[in-house]
Amino acid sequence: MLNKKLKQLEIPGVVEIKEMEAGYPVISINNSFANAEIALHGAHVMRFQPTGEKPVIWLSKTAVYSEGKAIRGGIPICWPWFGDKSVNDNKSNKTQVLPAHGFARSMFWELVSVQDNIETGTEIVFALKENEKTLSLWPYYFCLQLRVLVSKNLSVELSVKNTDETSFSFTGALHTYLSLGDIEASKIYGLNGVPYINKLNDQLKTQLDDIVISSELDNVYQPTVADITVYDKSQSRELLIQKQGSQSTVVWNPWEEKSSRMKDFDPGGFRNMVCIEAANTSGDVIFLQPQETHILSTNIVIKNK
Ligand code: TA6
Repeated sequence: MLNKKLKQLEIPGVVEIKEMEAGYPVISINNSFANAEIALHGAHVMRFQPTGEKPVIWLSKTAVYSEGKAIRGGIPICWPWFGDKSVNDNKSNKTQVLPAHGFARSMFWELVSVQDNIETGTEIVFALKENEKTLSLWPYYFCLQLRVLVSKNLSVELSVKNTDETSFSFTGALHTYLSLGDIEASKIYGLNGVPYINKLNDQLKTQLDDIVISSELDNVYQPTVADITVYDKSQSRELLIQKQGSQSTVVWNPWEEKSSRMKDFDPGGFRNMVCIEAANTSGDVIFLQPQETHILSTNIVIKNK
């Protein structure tokens, strides 16, 4: 049963909040520009489809919607670390493996506000602050705020405030899964000449030409603040991915073998997606003094070709 506070934030005819599963609220936005869905779990943008367009965000048909499990697809919020992480417990001298990509994507956030403006679209704001679970994984006080603006474009902005009395550093990403008609008929522009780490073999290389993907690819490009264009030939459109507050961009497609080992990655789904992630990772670590704030954002613009 949806709690009263959530229901009161609905905007009739534009924003509806319902439970996808018991205790798993999803915010559905349907305005004059687009429709979208955002789960309260992870403040996770699941869907974005401008009016008259095909879906822009890829979402696995076999995604799992339960507390503690990140949704496969959409825009997972990787924070306060990107990738795998383990810590040594000095007392027990044991290594504790922590959840990949941090905890922000695998816990419920608070829905702070819902505003609709006929000119600019629908803005939804979520918040997450430290709690017993987060402190057990990462011993700092913080306040995250995610602002999602659903218009003809999709804008997602993560602000991180250090509310502790000591400084801390973090990494993270807006791990955007884009929906494509056919990955092998797509091209990715904007990273030519940029150095990257190939995470499949940890080799450092430089991107010489446009990216065409026909096998597993997991590259961290850095330094780059560039806009990325994904040319989706089979759907006759380009997706422009802009970002702020990030010096690193991750491009990922697991391809067939790796995706077949993930139960929540629908079979063959790898042919219709690519991740283009606005990140702070590898050498692009963010350091905040008490009361300082960092903003990481991504903006997705559709251009028909
Ligand atoms: O962004 C690329 C990546 O770091 C890959 O190495 C792969 O692990 C992917 O994220 C998905 O991670 P997940 O924990 O969501 O399965």
